[in-house]
Parts: sequence; C-alpha cells; structure tokens
Amino acid sequence: MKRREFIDQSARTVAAIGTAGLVPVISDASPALLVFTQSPLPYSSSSLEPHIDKETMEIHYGRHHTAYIKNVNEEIAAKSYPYSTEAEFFANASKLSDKARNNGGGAWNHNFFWQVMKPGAQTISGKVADALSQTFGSLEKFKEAFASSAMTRFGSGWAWLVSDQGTLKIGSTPNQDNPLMDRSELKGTPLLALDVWEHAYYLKYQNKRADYITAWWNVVNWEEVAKRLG
Ligand code: MN3
Repeated sequence: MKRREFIDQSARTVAAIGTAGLVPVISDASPALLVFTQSPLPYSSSSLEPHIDKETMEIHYGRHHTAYIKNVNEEIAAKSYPYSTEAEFFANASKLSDKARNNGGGAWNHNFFWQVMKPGAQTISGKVADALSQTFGSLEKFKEAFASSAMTRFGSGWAWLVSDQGTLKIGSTPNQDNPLMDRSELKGTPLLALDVWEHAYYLKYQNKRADYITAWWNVVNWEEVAKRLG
C-alpha cells in the first residue's frame, strides 16, 4: 500500500468506527517501509566456471550482496524513507543518504546481474540481435562498445545496456549508481549489466579487467535481455 493510501484508509477507518460510536483504534504502526530482498542465485556458484570462479561467486553473492541488502534496509528503517517501490526509491536517489543510495544500488544491481548471466554457451538471436545490429552496426561493434564502456569506467562501477524510451544506449555508472537513479547521467530501463568492481573478478583475473570482460560474454543470458527488451 502506498503511504498516502494508508493514511487515507486509516482516516476513513477511524471515521467509520467513530460514527458507529465505538472507541477508535488508531494503530501506531508506521506505514510499511520498502524492503529490499536478495534474489536467490538462479544457478549454483560453481556453474559459471571457468569464466567466473566459484569462490568469487560465493564471496560476491554471500558477502558483498548480502551486506548491501542488510545495510540498505537498516538505513531505510533509520531514515523512514517514504518510498514504496524500488523504482520510486531510485527516482529520488539524489535525496537519499550516501548509505541508502550506495547500498540500495548494490542491492538492486546485483539482483539484476545474477539474472542476466547463465551457465553454458549462449547465443544472441532474434529481436535482440536485430536491435543491437541496427543500433550499433553489428553484434561485434556492440560488444566492442560495451567492453570499452566497461574498460574505461575508472575505479568501481557498472557497464550497462539500457533502453531509453526505445533507444538502445551503452554507458557506465560509478560505484553502485544505476540508470534508474535521478542523478545518473545514463538513464533508461536496464537490459544488461556488468559489474566491474574488482571484487567481481580479482581472485581469478587480478588486474586484467579486459580478460574478465572477454570471458563474461560466454555467460550472458540473452533470453533475459530479450525479456527486458519487451
Ligand atoms: Mn559486485
């Protein structure tokens, strides 16, 4: 229930009870706060091997992602943010504390990231292949542009393919920012994302981010990209 609706409904309930001559029962419970939840990993932590190793996946999912979820929910509770959906939360990102924004982004971005990967050889086909070729010239050119965006993001961040009102765009965001945030330069509906924080690849690839990106193409779940393209 949205906050406004809750308040309206509470007022109506009190009024209805009041007119019936009963003692109004006014709940002192606050409207339900937004809660981020960690999506289950849709495959085992070893199944993206050899491209992404088991230990990295276990630490990434079980420690980093879990911490973002816990921290954002703590901060939402501490600040009583009134946003009732994740979309609304990110649309107001510029009003959030650093803790809420960074951990909220981390919570959402990783839920998304796990979904757009899949074990086994994947092929780009159908409408996704057509749309990428049409926008970027060819599938190879799309991959080059996306990899370049992932490579040139200095420090920690994410590379994205988004649909900005039907136009496909490639870009990157710093830290845990994402294209749903009002403060993001890159805006749109995320179709594909790549985590380029060192914690995503350092155990296996050390400083060789380019090798990680090359390997990652083998585990992209293009069916999920197609679903999001609509
Ligand atoms: Mn990460």
